[in-house]
Amino acid sequence: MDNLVKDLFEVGALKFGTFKLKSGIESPFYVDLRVAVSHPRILKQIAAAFLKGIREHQVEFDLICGVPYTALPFATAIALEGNIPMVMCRKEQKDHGTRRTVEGQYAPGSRCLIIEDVVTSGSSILEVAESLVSQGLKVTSAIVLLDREQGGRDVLRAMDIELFSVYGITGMIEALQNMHLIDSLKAETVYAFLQKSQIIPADAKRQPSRIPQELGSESSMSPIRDQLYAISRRKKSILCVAADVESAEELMSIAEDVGPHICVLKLHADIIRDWATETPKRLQEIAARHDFLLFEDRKFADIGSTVVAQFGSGTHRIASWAHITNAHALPGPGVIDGLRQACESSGRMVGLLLVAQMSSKGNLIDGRYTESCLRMARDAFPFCIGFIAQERMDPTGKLFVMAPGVQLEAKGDGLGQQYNTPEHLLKEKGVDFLIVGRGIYAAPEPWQGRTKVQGTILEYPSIEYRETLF
Ligand code: 5BU
Repeated sequence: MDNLVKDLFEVGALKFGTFKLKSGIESPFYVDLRVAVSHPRILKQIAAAFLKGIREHQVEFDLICGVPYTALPFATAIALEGNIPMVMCRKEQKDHGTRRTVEGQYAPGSRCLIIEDVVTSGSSILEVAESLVSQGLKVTSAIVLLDREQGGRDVLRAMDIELFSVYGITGMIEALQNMHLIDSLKAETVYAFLQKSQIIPADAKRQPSRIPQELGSESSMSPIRDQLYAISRRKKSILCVAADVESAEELMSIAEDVGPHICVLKLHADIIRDWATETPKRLQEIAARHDFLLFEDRKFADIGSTVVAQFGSGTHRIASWAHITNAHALPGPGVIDGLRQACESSGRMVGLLLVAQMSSKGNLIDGRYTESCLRMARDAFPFCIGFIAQERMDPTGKLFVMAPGVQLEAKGDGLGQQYNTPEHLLKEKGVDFLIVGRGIYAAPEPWQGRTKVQGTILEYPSIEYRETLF
């Protein structure tokens, strides 16, 4: 086994130094197993190492599937060496032909073992698992050549996938040290890095939100998401107020009153009867003064070319002032492409949320639709930064959830709206932000004119409040 570690090191598949990762974080080591395809001898050794791991762990399965792209040749080599049937999972869905996401022949209900090259957060394995399961396969385990030991195993366990590994980074570092290929200083730097870059084990539905601490302190590829997390930390708030009022004056008055307590003000510009050119400018001024973002709840749901115009033009010219907007995934990725294009033309960055679930009674969204939203959103990150939903969507926490339908009492409004309590959504459902409308601006004991906001829902959705729940 150590021969393989040595060979990987010598062909540059394992590098030590300072490397900037996709997330912007600097890592003292870098793993690039793609180079293995240029060395048939190493590829054979990799297949043998996987087969040994599979035997030792007594993993039970009927067929294998590699995570595209790096693990595809690994899975092929394992299939050949071990005489094991394989399926292939597409990274992109075809727009023509069979529309299948899994290629190959298999009996429904077959157990598929996922093969991966390196695991950090486990999100790539989860994506493949989702595709496989949606095509009738069972996924209960995955095996990886190198586990970076940053918490991906726990993320996968929370989703009922057992992760086996041929190497853990610690064992690999020890082997390299024993062979005098790296010195103890390098080893210590790697250990220190691993310790501080642990991904929180995501018992997906029940973990407290990671926004204020872990994720918030990392810089991401999305400036809007960074801005939102920074505001959330600064103001210790996870509250978005939905100001569904009909006049610009009422809107400004709510914005001024709740401004100090919120991180986002959500509006429906098309409800305002006297919307004028200066309305967004006034909102922007209040938002800047009180430190919150503006979210136009437009729920775009048309073909790409139409949403380009709806987003950028018309009376509301949303792309010119909103920080966040949302869309239904129903039309397919074209709706996202259209919104992105309108953003690029306006020269402003706007963050997109996909509506993955709704709070209204009898809505037609089902589990498969929600899963497709998750896939579409992942493909569209960092333009797409999260969801409107009723529960945590992305166990890695990269994409956050804002939940509407919140009041202190879990009842309805007589027109289909179903309310949940802040406790339920935060503690049981693992959402990140709460959207509250009438629970605040139409509360029986209104917040207006009070020196303190005690006694209304406004005081609940704070970071401290959430922390008391866990
Ligand atoms: P409420 O007054 O707290 O019920 O307002 C909820 C807001 O969230 C309102 O603006 C709705 O348009 C919005 N909403 C929702 O209630 N449920 C959903 O599933 C979605 C949006 Br999507």
